[in-house]
Amino acid sequence: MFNKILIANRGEIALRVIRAAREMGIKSVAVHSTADSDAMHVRMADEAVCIGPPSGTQSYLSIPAIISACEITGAEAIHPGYGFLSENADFVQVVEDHGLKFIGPTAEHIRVMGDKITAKDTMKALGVPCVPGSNGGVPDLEAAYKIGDEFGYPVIIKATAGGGGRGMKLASSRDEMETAFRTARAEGKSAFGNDEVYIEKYLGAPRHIEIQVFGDGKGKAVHLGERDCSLQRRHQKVFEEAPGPVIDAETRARIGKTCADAVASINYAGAGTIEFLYENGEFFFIEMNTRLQVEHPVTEAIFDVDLVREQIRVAAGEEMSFKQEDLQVNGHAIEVRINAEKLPNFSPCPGKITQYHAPGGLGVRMDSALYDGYSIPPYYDSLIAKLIVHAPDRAGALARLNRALGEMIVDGIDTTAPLFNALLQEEAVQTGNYNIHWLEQWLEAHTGPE
Ligand code: MV4
Repeated sequence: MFNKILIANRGEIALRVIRAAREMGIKSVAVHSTADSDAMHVRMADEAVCIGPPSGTQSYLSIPAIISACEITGAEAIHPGYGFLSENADFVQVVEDHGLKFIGPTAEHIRVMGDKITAKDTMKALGVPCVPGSNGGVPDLEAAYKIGDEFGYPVIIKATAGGGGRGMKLASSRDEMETAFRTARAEGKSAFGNDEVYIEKYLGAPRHIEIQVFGDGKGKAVHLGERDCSLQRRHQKVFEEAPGPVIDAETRARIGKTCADAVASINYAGAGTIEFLYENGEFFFIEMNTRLQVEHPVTEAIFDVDLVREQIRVAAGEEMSFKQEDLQVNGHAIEVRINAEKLPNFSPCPGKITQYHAPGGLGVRMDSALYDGYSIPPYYDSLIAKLIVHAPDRAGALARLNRALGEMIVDGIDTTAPLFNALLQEEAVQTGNYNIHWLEQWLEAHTGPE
């Protein structure tokens, strides 16, 4: 096992990794920008290294600075958290070239899944059900029209280098194809330097359901069920739950096995998430994320596992500590994302926390790097806390969420917490009867457009 690891991240996820490391008897090294000298991850780690100025590009994204911090401190492995360098295949290559271990999948797996056409081809070949559409890339407008005619409108044109909602264009009819096709290409070119696009049949009102997988890198893999993350605003998740309100045990076992077998057969290492659109009882693969996700705690709650500990074990060459048959769903978990944002427009709201109280009690987990008197810097993501509740059933989890939100105090700034008090009053949230468009429609009806 490693003696010391470096965490190439900040905020709550850096704490999450430091905590797992400490329980394993592994020393932790924090890195930080000059804006984060007073951050909790710096305080909580065994050692800290300043790696650059406030801008993320010059600090948390600076590969030379992070490699140097490893060399200075003698850290043997790097945990990337989520965001920043977590899905950067070139970074993984550099880490390995310096004789260090990357706590995550190989550069090759990150590269394959980062290109959405290659990812889809790979998954399709492994028997994972995909959204009907073009076979790979669509080279020109003529080919695009052929796909539209074959599958019927509406269709969606997606940049292969996109993902997470970036570089997508809807064509509702043949008339819209030319503009949508050219715009998707142009956006792919300007945003990612890659104008390759593919086309899918557009699904009107699906859910976003993702399967958590975990591989040992040597041909064994398991699944840890699904998360329903349909409640999103502008492709940002705000509320996630596990198990999915409409997924039964048989469905979970079937799609889960398909996913676990797929990643086992490519020798995938560590945590991964296979994202699907789910409509009329059918799963359609869209993307795979090759990192630990923000919402991993809901899966940890219902399966009673420590995914970060497991990532570290596998990166160190140890066996996974669970087998598929050990993994049984227990109860229901919900996560809400507390952002430093002012409603109703979700405008960023950094500033000083004048009073902080984390909720607690049975079935409540608050993952946050906040403390009394902390000043949230304006340079980074606005996520400041994740409130995760776990109870024997969904109704119990909703009641516990309501109770925990009532205990939470984050004063001095505006947060998205009031949104969740309002959402808990909604029948669609109470029954789980929502899809990927429900939240945007609700926000429009309750706050007016923009
Ligand atoms: C789609 C789709 C409908 N049909 N693909 C948006 C983010 C990216 N991960 C995929 N996205 C979508 N792909 C087809 N063929 C609708 C979306 C979509 C969406 C997906 C998940 C969660 C929220 C969403 C909000 C708008 C659109």
